[in-house]
Amino acid sequence: QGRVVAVTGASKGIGLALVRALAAQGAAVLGGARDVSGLQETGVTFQALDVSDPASVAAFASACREAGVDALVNNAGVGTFKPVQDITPEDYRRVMDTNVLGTILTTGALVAHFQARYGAGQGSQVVNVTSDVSGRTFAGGALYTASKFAQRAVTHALAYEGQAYGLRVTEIRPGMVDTYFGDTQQGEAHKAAWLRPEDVADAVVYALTAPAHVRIDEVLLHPTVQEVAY
Ligand code: NJP
Repeated sequence: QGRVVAVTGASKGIGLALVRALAAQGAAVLGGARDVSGLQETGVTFQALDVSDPASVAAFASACREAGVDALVNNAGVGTFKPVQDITPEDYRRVMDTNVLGTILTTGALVAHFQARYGAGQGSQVVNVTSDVSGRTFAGGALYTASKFAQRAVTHALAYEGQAYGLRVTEIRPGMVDTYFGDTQQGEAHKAAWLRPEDVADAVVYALTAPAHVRIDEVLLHPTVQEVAY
């Protein structure tokens, strides 16, 4: 209630579940994705956003400042899974530009705003949806996990930097989630026992609704069927 939250990658999957959950709790929500056509959710303002494009990020950040945003959720992400020898420069740029540069640009565009809010006595929050593989890898995962290791590093550096202006930074690390991720479809039979997008949204809401004296540094969650791995 009373919160103003910006969510990237808000058009489907985890991001869409999250904007719905936040709006249902009374937050004002700004959701960004490249294609926001046809999206209508009560309490959510959608704006076209490509997190890898500085001009698009600047326009989104400007809307966020105008709305008085107090929390940013960097959720937009893409994945390509190939053995090392098959990864192309185009694959590299798409995944790194979205997952790493996107997080840096979107966050960076709001730091001065968060510093000003702190000056006015209010701390802000950044929640980065990375992955359970932001700290381990697997065959075929070189590019995606490199991007998620890097996104985790950005998350940690921001936490160090943000302490000076009361910023609470959280990393959400989901295992397998039934979404459209990696050019798949939601609801495919083999995903029946995976996490639901709402499960991950719940973890983000947990971090965002923690009392002001509590900082949730990290949440790691998996579907029960996924092999235990840290
Ligand atoms: O994926 P999906 P998820 N600028 O494909 C948007 C992480 N994760 O919900 O731009 C702005 O259903 C895209 O919209 P559009 C994963 O790494 C997942 O699963 O119109 N937005 C859509 O709204 C990612 O960080 C799993 O194409 C951009 C959204 O992002 C996060 O969860 C496991 C964009 C993607 O929705 C959400 O992914 C895990 C751009 N340049 C981590 N590019 C999993 N699903 O199993 C894409 O460990 N989007």
